[in-house]
Amino acid sequence: MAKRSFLIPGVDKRLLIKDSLKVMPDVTRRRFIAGGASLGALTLLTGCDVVDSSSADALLARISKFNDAVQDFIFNPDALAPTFAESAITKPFPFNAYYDLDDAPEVDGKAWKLEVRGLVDNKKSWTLDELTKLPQFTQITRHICVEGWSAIGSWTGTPLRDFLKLVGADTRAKYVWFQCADKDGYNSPLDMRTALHPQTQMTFKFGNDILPRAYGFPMKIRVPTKLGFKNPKYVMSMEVTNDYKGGYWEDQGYNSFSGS
Ligand SMILES: Nc1nc2c(c(=O)[nH]1)N[C@H]1C(S)=C(S)[C@@H](COP(=O)(O)O)O[C@H]1N2
Ligand SMILES: [Mo]
Repeated sequence: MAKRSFLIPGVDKRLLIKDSLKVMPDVTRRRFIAGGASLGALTLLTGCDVVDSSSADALLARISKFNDAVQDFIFNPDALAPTFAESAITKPFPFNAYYDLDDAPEVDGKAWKLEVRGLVDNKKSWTLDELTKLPQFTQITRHICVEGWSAIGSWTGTPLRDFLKLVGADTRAKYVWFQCADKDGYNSPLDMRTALHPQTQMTFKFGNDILPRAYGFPMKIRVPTKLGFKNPKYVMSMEVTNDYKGGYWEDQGYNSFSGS
């Protein structure tokens, strides 16, 4: 997310969340509050993008019709995020970071190596060539930013859980912690349960292209069950650890679970 105001014309986010709480079924309300009660969560739950007051009304109308089936996917960390047809892909897909695109890291793919540290049997660093030889899968999913926008994209790569198995990670550890190449640092801890989720992906391609610089070249971690800021781009290293090491947005008060 950029360091700009999170204002949506005609919408008071706090009031919208309050109004949503009023119309939610009890179980949803309790889980929503436990998950951090964010606008991103509401967007994900309803499939509505809140960009103005009429879409905010549409979102409220949808929430008032919630049933148990709807609630399940986002508040259950093991549930699958919905997937979409190619025709649903958002074009152009937004770039987002806490700086402008011109300042995005320019990582040299030939020199880059993914460092694997912490509670793993094999601490070797991996070249991009080695990583892209691993089996890859494509997923078309919705990316949701806590700022209130969302977009559907197609990402291809290797399930993180397969890689963790390959390097002999201790999957009883609490976190996988990612560090990125951003000038002022960017990092994010992922809880192990989410790291092992079948849709959590080490991503090397966006659509049919090698992951563009805007979207995190050479590797991002795509986590469709979490908010955008839990999807680190320009990843340089991963560490399997029991220590909570904080993260760029987590340290500024965003809920680390942010399953939204
Ligand atoms: N390294 C790094 N990863 C990052 C960020 C960032 O600033 N730096 N921003 C996060 C946020 S808030 C969002 S919404 C998404 C945006 O991804 P996109 O540019 O592919 O849309 O990246 C996430 N991962
Ligand atoms: Mo974001």
